[in-house]
Amino acid sequence: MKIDVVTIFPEYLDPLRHALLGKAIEKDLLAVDVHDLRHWATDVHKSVDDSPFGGGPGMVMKPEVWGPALDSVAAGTAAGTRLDSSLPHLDRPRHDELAGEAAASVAPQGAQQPVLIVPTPAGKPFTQRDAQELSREQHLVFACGRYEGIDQRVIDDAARRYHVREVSIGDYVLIGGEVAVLVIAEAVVRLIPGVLGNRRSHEEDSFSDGLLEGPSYTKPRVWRELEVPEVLTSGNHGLVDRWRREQSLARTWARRPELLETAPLDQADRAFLEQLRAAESADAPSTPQP
Ligand code: 6GU
Repeated sequence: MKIDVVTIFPEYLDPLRHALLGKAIEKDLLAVDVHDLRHWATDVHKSVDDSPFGGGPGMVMKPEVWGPALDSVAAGTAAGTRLDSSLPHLDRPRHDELAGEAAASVAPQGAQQPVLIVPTPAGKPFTQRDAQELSREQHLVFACGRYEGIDQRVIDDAARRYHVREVSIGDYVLIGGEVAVLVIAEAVVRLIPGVLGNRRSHEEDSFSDGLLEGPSYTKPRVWRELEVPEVLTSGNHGLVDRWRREQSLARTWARRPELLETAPLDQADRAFLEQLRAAESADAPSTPQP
């Protein structure tokens, strides 16, 4: 996969070089170029924003700067900074020596239209399903807006060359899109085959089955007088699976009850949830006691 990020704060994207994403870069499954938007600014002050038509507070990012930036990134002609992995280099052939599949996996600007992701609190909520869809793309371009956003015509015009997605990472406001790019890129890249060692570890993620993941434990069996739930040390895999399922259901019911309306549930799941509800109404009667 190829990722391009256009931003006025290129150094903000440096964390992409580390840990999991660094490993993906190291394995040539991912290449990341970061572009400074000011490179496309035309006046002496390198200004990228202006006051909004119609009045109001804040500034809007200018179309004459963003337009050419997104044109050259789509065309693959934008000179950016290629992020190198922060990890110790593996003993392996360099990307340009690789033949076939691995090289193709980072081949920029293939036949597919690139996807333009515009992080904004006014976007559609970003979900695990979006992460899964995006993990199958060849080329993602992120446009980081600051201030009050980007002139809407930039987005409308970009839709002629890109699949455009305006996305939000939650119901709160960030100063700009950079942190959202880190979040989205990490959620997407970890799903690319070969990036995570263990396939099961993302099949069992919270949300993959529509439920939250339950608690996990490791050694020692007793720590600060707290014991690991006995079932986990029983060696009975059937019981362990059922217990984990119930932990998942109980946590989802307590923290994200709306997920239970769409999660696939079987008869045993429904019976367990019924028990939880019954226990709750026994504990906290809905009619106040005298
Ligand atoms: Cl994606 N961008 C910004 N700037 N703020 C946000 C957001 C994104 N998601 C929530 N708040």
